[in-house]
Amino acid sequence: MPSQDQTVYPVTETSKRSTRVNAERYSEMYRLSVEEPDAFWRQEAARLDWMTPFTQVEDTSWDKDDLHIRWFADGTLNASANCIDRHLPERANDTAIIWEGDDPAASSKITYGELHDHVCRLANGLKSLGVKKGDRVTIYMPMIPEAAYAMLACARIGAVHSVVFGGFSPEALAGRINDCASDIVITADEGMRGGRATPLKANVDRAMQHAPGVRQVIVVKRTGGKMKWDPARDVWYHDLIARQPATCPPEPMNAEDPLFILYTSGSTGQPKGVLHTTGGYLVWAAMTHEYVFDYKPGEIYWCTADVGWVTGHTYILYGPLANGATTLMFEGIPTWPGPDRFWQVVDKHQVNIFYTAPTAIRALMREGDGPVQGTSRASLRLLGSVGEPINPEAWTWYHRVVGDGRCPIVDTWWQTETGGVMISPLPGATDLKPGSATKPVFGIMPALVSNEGEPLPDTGAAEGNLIIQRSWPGQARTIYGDHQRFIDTYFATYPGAYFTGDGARRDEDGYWWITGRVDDVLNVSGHRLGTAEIESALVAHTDVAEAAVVGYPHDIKGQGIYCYVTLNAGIIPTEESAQMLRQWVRQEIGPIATPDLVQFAPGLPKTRSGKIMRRILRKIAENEFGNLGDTSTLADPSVVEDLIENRKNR
Ligand code: 6R9
Repeated sequence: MPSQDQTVYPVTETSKRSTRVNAERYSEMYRLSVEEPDAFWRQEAARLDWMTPFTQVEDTSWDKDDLHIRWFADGTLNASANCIDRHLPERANDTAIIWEGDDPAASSKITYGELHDHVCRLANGLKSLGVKKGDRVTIYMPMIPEAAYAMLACARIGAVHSVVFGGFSPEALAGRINDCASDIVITADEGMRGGRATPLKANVDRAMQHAPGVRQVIVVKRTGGKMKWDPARDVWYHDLIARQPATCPPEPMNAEDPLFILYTSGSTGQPKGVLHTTGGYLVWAAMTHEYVFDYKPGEIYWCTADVGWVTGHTYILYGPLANGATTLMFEGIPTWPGPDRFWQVVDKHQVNIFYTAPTAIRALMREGDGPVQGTSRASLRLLGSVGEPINPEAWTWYHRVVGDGRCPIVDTWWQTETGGVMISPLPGATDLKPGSATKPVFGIMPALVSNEGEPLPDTGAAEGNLIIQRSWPGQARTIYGDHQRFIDTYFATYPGAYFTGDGARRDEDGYWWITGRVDDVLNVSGHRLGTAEIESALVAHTDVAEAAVVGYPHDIKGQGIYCYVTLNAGIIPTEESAQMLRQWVRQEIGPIATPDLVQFAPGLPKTRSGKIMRRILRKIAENEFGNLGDTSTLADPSVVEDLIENRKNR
């Protein structure tokens, strides 16, 4: 959690000179965006190529009995045409994607012209397999250009992509395939990260045992590693595209036609398929990418996320490509072959804008300044942070060491559901405070409410739950197949407002400081995980009677995963059984969900009505059991003593 830091880093002279949006312009544009949204969005939406121009800007209602969100609804466009075709007259020979392989000796450049051909061939290949507008296609890929081609090929023919992070298990993959009834999967034989191969195709094969609806699996040859092959179902990517023409007319899509589904964790139940549509999302992606990163033509831009997360969707792919940028796609990890890999890549490709996560910054900070200082980084102009609150120590190190004190940092707060950045500095406009996401982006009206639902004053210092008061084009439209869950999750807690699930503080200067999730969602190394998902994986084990999962502060990961487990009668808890359960969860969900600490407990603290009192479990996990608050409602107060006695985080 960011501690308070009073240092202010004023807008640099270089940024003032070079950016379009200075402090005055930000205020004017922000005012227009909230006072005359129709005029503002009409103009911003004109940054895209529309096949049929829209006449209507916004048609939204957050009333829970009639909840709908529609932007530019009578316009038509195609996302892939906006990311590729419209740049061709001027930029066919400019680099669209720089691919940097896991192996430092492997890299390549794909021009906009080449991107067009790759995407069209695959789009035609998908059509030849019978994929039609509206069909869902699951993409389970390593960070290779074919992942981008696959997403854009879907967009080109109007198929809805659902990218599943390559680190998820076969079980998690199957769940996501089934939830959206997707019958095509695009994958690779193996993925490479840090010199090690991940058996993606073998994972897909295992997922297939639980996903009988899949007709066809398209496989990219990445490593040539061994795998099983089902000739009736599996098809090589290179065979599929071999005979396909390199042109494919982009499908005209209604602005409100779905572009993609992306699964993300909530506070209850299984991950939900957040659905984004075409027009509003792309306007939001392109606009925020331009303003937040102050992107200028010709610059090299690098976002280190994986395309399996929303950050990869919006800020590796759609935002940069809609703006005709050169976007770098990195297959590897920050610490391989050495802890200077990021900075080596920055020098190698002369990166100007670098966007990463606090967890990576903290991990690299631990290696000391040496690996950074051995590189030049003179090309860097702007740094970005996303995924979790950045602690002022990590911010300051990033600024001082990585950016040589010269590069502004944009700390960008947003969510899968928001489509793109919501609260962030603009480099030419906003003085920076380490740990603060600073000010809202155009059109965004954040506010604070108390736990009881009372609105807090909208000026001056305050702290509470973060809500957004008005729709914006990039907002998710629904949860795939469960509109009621969408309404209940985001619009029922504080009627008339979008509830973010985050807590926040606004200081006396109107700066926003995100304090972290206020619900049962964990943020582990910037990855969102629901405690309910991990609990359900634990209780799926035959030895486990009951489990409760909470987060606790972790130096590198931000939050670690702390599991309280009650075993079935007769099963003796041992160090081995703890280790076995960690492996079990890893296998059930994926490596990112591996529990850090497992504590066996004869009983969990419950109210007399049987509700687990997570507040108490959180305190014990945080090693702050001195002040447990009111425990008088517990059915059996003695369980708490046992929990404290045997706590794992000391
Ligand atoms: C983009 C992304 C969303 C949650 C969000 C919040 C946390 C993201 C942050 C941040 C503080 C930032 N979060 N960016 N917290 N400062 N700059 O990460 O989407 O995976 O859906 O996670 O991440 O808690 O609610 P997603």
